[in-house]
Amino acid sequence: MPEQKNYHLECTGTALDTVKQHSDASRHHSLWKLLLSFRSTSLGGVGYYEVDPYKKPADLLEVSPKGLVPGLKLHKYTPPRGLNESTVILEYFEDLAAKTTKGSLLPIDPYARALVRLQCDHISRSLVPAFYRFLQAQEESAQIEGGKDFHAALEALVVLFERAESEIVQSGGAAGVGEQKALAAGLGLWVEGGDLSLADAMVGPWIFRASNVLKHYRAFELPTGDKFGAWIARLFAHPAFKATCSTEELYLDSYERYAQNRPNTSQVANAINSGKPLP
Ligand SMILES: N[C@@H](CCC(=O)N[C@@H](CS)C(=O)NCC(=O)O)C(=O)O
Repeated sequence: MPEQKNYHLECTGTALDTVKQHSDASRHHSLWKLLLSFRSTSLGGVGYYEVDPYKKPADLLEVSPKGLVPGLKLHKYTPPRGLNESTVILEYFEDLAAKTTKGSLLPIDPYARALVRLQCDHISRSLVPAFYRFLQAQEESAQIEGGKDFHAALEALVVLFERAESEIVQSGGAAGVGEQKALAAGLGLWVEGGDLSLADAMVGPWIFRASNVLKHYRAFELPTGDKFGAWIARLFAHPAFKATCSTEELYLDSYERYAQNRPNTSQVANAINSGKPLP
């Protein structure tokens, strides 16, 4: 049997540079294992620590009761307090950004915000589980089905992106380019000229893993349409996204366990195998 790959304990590439730049323990927040540090400009007060979530060290459990990363430790409280769940952490940073009027990843208009949150909801409840089901599938028929489901989840996300663009930007009655840009703010990189949104930040890591892990282990190809391709190009080129990316080898090694559906791979893998919601 060929040697089995193990998951890496340290990130690599540009993600490692990001951790090093932010590894000052005196920062007022610290984030375990690289939260999607997309909002690099407004995360100046955040220090990063890498932990092994499979070993569940006590300092991770203090902030994240299930021992899952990411976790956030808030040093502004004495004793420090913790927050877990990536979406809750992102929303917490969103609320902090709202106080400083910079670094927000959501539109201002409540309806437009809700449309982006519909995208986020779809990513958490459909797209991410479909990613793992596809990767963990062992039988050929299950792999074919998994590939179809993951592809369908991407297409459903596109429908939600298109809906937001058409309802907010195209039928927003903008008088000129400036007004059009203001309407598009917070809708994300799907819209040409847009910036990173909360949904881009949530889905980015899975699109990236689809482009390397799913391609390598399941021969998956991302959709090839012009608009989809342009979105991915903008996402992968975004400096804050790039700052979170390790080298391809890390992903291939770390996800080999999932691709082989090895026993006790993780809480996520167990949930998929038993048909339960993800932790
Ligand atoms: N719903 C959680 C999920 C986090 C999660 O699944 N984290 C994985 C990342 S590999 C983990 O820590 N796994 C450790 C384990 O399964 O024991 C979130 O969005 O923060």
